[in-house]
Amino acid sequence: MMPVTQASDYAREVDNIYMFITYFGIFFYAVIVFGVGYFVYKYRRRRQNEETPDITHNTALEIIWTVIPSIPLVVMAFWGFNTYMQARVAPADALEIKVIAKKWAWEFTYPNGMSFGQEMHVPAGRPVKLVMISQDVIHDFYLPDFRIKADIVPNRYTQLWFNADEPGEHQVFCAEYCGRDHSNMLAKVVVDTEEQYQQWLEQKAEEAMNMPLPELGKLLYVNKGCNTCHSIDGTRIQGPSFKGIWGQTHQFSNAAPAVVDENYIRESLLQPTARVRAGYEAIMPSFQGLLREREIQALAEYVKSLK
Ligand code: HEC
Ligand SMILES: [Cu+2]
Repeated sequence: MMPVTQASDYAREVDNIYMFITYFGIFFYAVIVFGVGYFVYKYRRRRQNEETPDITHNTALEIIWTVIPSIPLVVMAFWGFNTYMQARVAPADALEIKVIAKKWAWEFTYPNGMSFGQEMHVPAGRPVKLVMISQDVIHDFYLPDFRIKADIVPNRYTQLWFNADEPGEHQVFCAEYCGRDHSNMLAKVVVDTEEQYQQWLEQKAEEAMNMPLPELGKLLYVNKGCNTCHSIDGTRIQGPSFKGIWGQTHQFSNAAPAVVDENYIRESLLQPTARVRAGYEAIMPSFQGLLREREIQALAEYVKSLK
């Protein structure tokens, strides 16, 4: 019995191989340690000037102790490789979710083209394929309850898939050290029933479409990870706080002073390095292609509302 959650067939398969290798190791460890002890005792020196027989080799024995242990090794190699490949190649009918990893947040985009924050909802009993990419440094998607894990690199898509047994919640970690807030780069996989999943998706989509702009902006501020670098209470994190910046004139290290308005915020999102606020580093990622027009407006309205 496994003391940890096995949330899919794949998790059980991985654990089976793992246990096979463990028991194999324990068995041969015992055989070798026992053998060494036995021979040490059996062939200890008993008389002075005792002659030992001069044996150079024993072909039959050598074949036996080479071939027999090789068989489980070959089994391990094939079984392991086969299982590894299983996690990489998703069934054609899998539900596809795009994953963007960035310092220090996850973004999950559903087939309807929308994304709703640090919780990935998926239906139980249906294969889910993750198409993952990083927007900055190397991250690693690690979902221990499903025994899947893969590096996420910039400029290349990595795929993983899983098929969740039943409704429940599972923790996602970033498993590649990626900077200051690496250990807070957490997300959840929420497994719903098929109906719950469809309802959740519809409800979220509707909420996002009908929400007043400042409220949508507030949601995006968290969902898009702006909160990892920008506070709303005046404290400085990696970036300047949003509090009270609307309408102010800001100084830049690479441009003439300008007033914070809709156009400035739009530019900050799409080309963050065009004007870098004096006293800050140009580390803000570009959100080019990641925000709809309505979402850009919503973020601007939200910043405007933070007096
Ligand atoms: C990795 C950290 C990081 C993330 C994530 C981030 N920013 Fe920034 N942002 C910065 C830094 C640092 C600056 C200041 C340097 C500059 O102007 O490029 C900045 C500048 C800005 C400015 C100009 C602020 C000013 O006072 O002039 C705005 C507006 C802004 N960001 C909005 C956002 C929004 C909205 C998001 C989320 C969609 C976001 N940022 C995500 C780091 C970040
Ligand atoms: Cu990370």
